[in-house]
Amino acid sequence: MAAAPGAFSLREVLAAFQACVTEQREVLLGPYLQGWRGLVRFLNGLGAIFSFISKDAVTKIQIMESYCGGEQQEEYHTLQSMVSYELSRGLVDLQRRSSHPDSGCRTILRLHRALRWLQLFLEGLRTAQQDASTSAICTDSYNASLAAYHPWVVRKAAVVAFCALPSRNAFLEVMNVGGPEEAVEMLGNALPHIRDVYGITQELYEQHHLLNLP
Ligand code: 1PW
Repeated sequence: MAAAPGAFSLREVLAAFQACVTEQREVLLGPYLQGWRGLVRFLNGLGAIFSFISKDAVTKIQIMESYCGGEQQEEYHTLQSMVSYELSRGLVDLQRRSSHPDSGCRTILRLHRALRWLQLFLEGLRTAQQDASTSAICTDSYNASLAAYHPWVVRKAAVVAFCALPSRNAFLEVMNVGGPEEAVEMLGNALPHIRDVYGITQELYEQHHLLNLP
């Protein structure tokens, strides 16, 4: 089934993440944020219950947009340039949030952890049986990733929201990519790119000891 004209497709999100990685294996922040904006639209389309999940992502995207469109925008062209700029100028709170509570480094770290969740979730969705429970896949992938960084109350609310997720086939339909087979194929092509973006970011943050930024 073809998507209605103008309808939002998850394909665009995945294409944005695909466009993130340069030949030098740097991560471009423009397409990264574009991917996130699309993801938020997608989450909001899943129902009001998901807007609490997307709300924090929106705040984080806006923080990053202000850097990427601000006076130092050249420094925020890639993840790599951002990390060296912010670290060399002492613009990152390393122990506790104080003078630089919203550094690009800590903001991207939150999105980066959430991207792992998305990756695990889409991987689960792709390989699951037709009649698998999407809420179970979503809960498992959340528990295996982002949940570790959330307080109890957020974890509870998130798991309640996941119960509202439609069945696997209906979910693949909402992705607006075509029929379930096409959606599964698209995921198979797109997931390596998300994995790549995640892996490069993870390595960069590890190198600079940034994985536990407050
Ligand atoms: C269907 C799979 C979708 C994956 C999309 C990921 C969206 C991630 C947003 C989760 C937000 C939950 C509520 C917010 C918690 C914040 O406290 C937390 N933010 C994140 C992104 O984990 C930590 O940010 P903070 O409080 O340190 O500024």
